[in-house]
Amino acid sequence: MFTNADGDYVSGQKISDLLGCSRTAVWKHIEELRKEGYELEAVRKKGYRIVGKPNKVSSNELLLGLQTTKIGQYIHYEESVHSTQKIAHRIAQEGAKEGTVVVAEEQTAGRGRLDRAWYSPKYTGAWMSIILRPSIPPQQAPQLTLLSAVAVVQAIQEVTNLSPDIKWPNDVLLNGKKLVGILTEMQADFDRIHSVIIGIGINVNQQETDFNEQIKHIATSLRIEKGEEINRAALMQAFFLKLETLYEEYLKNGFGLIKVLWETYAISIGKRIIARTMTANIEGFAKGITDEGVLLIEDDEGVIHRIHSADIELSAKK
Ligand code: BTX
Repeated sequence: MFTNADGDYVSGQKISDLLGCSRTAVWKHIEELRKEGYELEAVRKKGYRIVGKPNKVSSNELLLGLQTTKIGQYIHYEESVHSTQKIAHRIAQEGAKEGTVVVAEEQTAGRGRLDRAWYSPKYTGAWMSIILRPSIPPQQAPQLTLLSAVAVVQAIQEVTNLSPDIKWPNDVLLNGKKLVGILTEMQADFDRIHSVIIGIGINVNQQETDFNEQIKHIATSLRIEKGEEINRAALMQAFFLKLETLYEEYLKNGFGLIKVLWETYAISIGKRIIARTMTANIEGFAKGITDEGVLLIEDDEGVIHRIHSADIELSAKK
């Protein structure tokens, strides 16, 4: 109601009529909003109006104006958590619906791949885990990492006009620095997926001084690149919509279009790169990705390597 009123007053009577509750209950709802950080002005005979919104990505903020039908329709919001992935795994097991999103203002033990840490300071980023339940074979799940990377790039482009690049498999970079991390995990049997949990961390409003020594040379945020603060909730809503659109396309028509889109945003394809895997460093020409999202590298002997998991960097050699 307050969103529709667009800064105008909404009378207590109107709220109570529309919600079918007493004026005392309306007052309680207003107090709840105040506790969440909304500033509400109350004027006799006119009603209430919102004069200030919290800098938060609470369920209210994310649901107001959300255009999706599935992704983000259920929000599990926490002020501070160890890791949104951990909560998403738990509620997925308990039967959370597809499209449920776990969001936190801060993660105290945010996780990257291979148990690396993901630095997630309070009120500055979009730290979230999305639960999907696709009927696809488990070996195709990595495609959803690539799909999510495309969705996040498109959402960032739409909201900020900045154009990030993708570095296989899961990094989204701006000017060569890490802006987004994606961690895809799943709960599955040998032949059936129960849920895929896509963890996304977007650095939104950090300033240079907010990054610690360890990452300050490799990380960036939208605010640093754009020179202004970005509305985190609007960015997340744009992301939910892009993700939903691409996911529907994927379920209907397969990976084809997603692959083409991914390749247009990828910086490493067509270049000489080094892939550091758990067992070896492989250097060569990045030829592309397979339909399963596997990276193909042709080394100097002409041998094609299929890379399932690695950190990659551009090679200095031409
Ligand atoms: P990754 O293993 O590719 O990247 C982790 C590495 O990135 C770290 O070792 C560090 O060097 C660097 N790094 C850590 N924090 C940041 C940051 N904020 N910005 C830039 N670089 C950083 C990438 O893993 C996957 C990250 C997924 C994070 C999301 S957040 C919501 C969800 N919950 C959770 O615990 N993880 C996911």
